[in-house]
Amino acid sequence: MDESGRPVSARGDKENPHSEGFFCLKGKHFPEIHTAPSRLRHSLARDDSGELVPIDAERAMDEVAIKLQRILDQYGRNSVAVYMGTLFYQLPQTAAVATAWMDALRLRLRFSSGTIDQPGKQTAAAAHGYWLAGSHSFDEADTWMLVGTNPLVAISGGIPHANPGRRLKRAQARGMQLIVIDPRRTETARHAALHIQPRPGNDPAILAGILREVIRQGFVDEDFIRNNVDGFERLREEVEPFTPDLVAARAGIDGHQIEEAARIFGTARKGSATAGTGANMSGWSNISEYLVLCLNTICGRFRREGDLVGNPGVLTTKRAFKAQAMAPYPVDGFGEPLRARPDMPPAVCGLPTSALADEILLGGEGQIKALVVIGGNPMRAWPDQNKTRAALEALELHICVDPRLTDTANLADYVLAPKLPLETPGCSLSTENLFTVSPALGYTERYGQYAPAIASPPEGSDLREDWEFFYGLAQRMKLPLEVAAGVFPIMGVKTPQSPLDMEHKPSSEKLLDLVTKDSWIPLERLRENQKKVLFGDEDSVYVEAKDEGCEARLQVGSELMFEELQDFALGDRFDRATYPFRLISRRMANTFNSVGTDIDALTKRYGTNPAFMHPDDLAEADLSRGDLVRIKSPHGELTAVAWPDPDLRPGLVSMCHCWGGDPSKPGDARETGSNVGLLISVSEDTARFSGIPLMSALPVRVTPTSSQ
Ligand SMILES: Nc1nc2c(c(=O)[nH]1)N[C@H]1C(S)=C(S)[C@@H](COP(=O)(O)OP(=O)(O)OC[C@H]3O[C@@H](n4cnc5c(=O)[nH]c(N)nc54)[C@H](O)[C@@H]3O)O[C@H]1N2
Ligand SMILES: Nc1nc2c(c(=O)[nH]1)N[C@H]1C(S)=C(S)[C@@H](COP(=O)(O)OP(=O)(O)OC[C@H]3O[C@@H](n4cnc5c(=O)[nH]c(N)nc54)[C@H](O)[C@@H]3O)O[C@H]1N2
Ligand SMILES: [Mo]
Repeated sequence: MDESGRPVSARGDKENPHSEGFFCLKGKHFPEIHTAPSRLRHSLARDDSGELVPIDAERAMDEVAIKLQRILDQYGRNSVAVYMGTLFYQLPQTAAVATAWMDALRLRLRFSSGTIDQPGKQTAAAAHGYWLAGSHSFDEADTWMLVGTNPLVAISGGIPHANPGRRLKRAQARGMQLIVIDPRRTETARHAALHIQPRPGNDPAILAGILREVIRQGFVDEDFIRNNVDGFERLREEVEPFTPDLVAARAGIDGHQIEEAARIFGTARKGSATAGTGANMSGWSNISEYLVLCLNTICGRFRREGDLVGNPGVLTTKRAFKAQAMAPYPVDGFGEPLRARPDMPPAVCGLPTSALADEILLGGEGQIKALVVIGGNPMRAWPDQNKTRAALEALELHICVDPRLTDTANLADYVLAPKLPLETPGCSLSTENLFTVSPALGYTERYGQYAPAIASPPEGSDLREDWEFFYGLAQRMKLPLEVAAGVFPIMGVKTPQSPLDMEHKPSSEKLLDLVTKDSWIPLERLRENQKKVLFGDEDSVYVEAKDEGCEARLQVGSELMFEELQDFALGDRFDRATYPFRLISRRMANTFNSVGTDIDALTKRYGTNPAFMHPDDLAEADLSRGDLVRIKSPHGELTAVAWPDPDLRPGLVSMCHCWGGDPSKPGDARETGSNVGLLISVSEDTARFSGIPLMSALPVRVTPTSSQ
């Protein structure tokens, strides 16, 4: 920090017993993100000439409240939609107050990045049910299976994200066997005891094949199944056709690898399988996630009565851990479908973000007139970038809460400029709470941290914390707010609610108290001792016995899920003869979705997001590193920079998302990168329930630009 409170440099904390000083490059360059020229110092509003010009934050809230109210009065509550991007959930105060604001307005049209991420997690969990004592954790496992996830780069789950490299090394020194299923020999796959490198889009075959072997070899936990699981016979029948030979032919792998995976996973005592974005974006998100759950369940990979709960929680709501199932719950049927997708009744994963642009563009009764974007960047992140642009342009009122003038903010009527995390008090609740999304997310140790605001906002700036905008709008719209504890609800737990004082604005610290209400360890204790982050010395928590008379069972024979497997078994419906390549998703180490793509220090290595291809494929097309290539899908096309990657399976193009500027102003791919969303259709090949489009394993054709 310099004298004016500006962040100058950042480093990992070697004294932190959890991360042991691990720090990613994005963290190291956090100060640049705070002081970058692209950072907004003021909120902006569009003036009469159509330019975005600075506006006082209070005045911006006055105007936005009036305009939103006018739209609501005229067209009703379904004329206003909200999109919550990835950064929304990172800020507990914002998630709480903005959600309370949506609740008070009874807004139904809430969308999030979740349905273009790993929505199969929620649908599969609903069809399967939930084990209240939790799964085996990484630190105690002797096997671990990763399907379409690369935790050593993404650092967000799959392997506990604080120092995943070191944790993996330690686990392997202990004898843990890692299995990775990924068409690319990723940074993580390099460490695997077994790496299955299939054609993309074939995870259902591979997982069904492994399940079949596990069952045939008798690696299942019969006792657990008898006492807690329904549908085992159905599962056995459904996976029976997936012989090693069939899987080998379908996925382009050696069938022995299926037997090997079943042996490693099935003979281990403890461990878990977990899937990531690769398995969710390649066409079969529901069934892939469901088969992962089935594999864990029939092998009994859960904590049992008397087991120690390694991390019961720190700032999350206190609850019991019981050795019992919570029965399956409805996957879909939550109210009216979107007008643009009458075929898709709202599901547990939330409304389909892939349909939001169409919903905005569809005229007539019930059309969306206003959109509020919080902590997201639709222009970069949504599939079908051209349609996204048309939809954002069609809005009567577009409000964007973002610290940068992103491609999305550039199209907004109001850009509300927030403070950044170093300038606000914060705590680790959001990450801790992630365990509710998947067993391999969150912390495996009892970790919790509080950090005060340490940096001052840039001199002369006029910024608010994100949540203050929603509190400010609520005050002006005369709405009472009630905030919930936690960031995501916890299964089987009633979340404490607290009404907010709508006359005297609470402090940010006070809000942190409310969102951590009834937590395992009071936030106050973390404030008093900011160095203490591990709470393993607290009273240990053990898994309790099953409730007397509890009849809830997990379900591994879900009809709804197996319909998707039967559909998959019919053959590759994404095969298109004229598209010889498949484009797959990936993440790059130094950028986080669109964040960092404009920071030079973070984009040095490749410049932008190149199109990675196998060197043999490049040679065959007479292409060299740095050449421009044209990539066409059945839906659209883009230009990208070719780059060799010997770790890729031949026949693939691997590209990172969230690059490429405004498509109406074509730039040089070497400067701006390329937006993969241009290749993605939001109306064809979308998954059931979530509508997640085919965003990986996309059929494409690649030609040198010179040959056109
Ligand atoms: N083709 C393709 N498309 C994809 C993916 C893919 O793999 N392939 N991945 C998908 C996935 S997994 C996701 S999660 C989505 C991401 O979709 P989005 O969440 O829409 O995109 P991000 O770039 O993460 O947007 C985060 C925004 O938050 C802003 N921000 C940063 N700090 C703050 C803050 O403190 N407050 C506020 N209000 N804003 C802040 C950033 O400037 C940025 O504009 O993209 C999806 N799109
Ligand atoms: N550095 C960095 N970290 C990030 C992000 C970032 O943008 N940059 N984004 C964050 C976000 S929003 C998320 S959701 C997480 C995501 O975290 P992950 O899910 O781990 O995302 P990726 O690193 O893209 O890993 C996906 C892997 O799936 C593989 N894959 C592609 N298609 C298929 C397929 O059909 N089958 C199989 N089995 N594999 C396939 C790809 O080769 C890739 O290695 O990462 C988070 N962390
Ligand atoms: Mo994501």
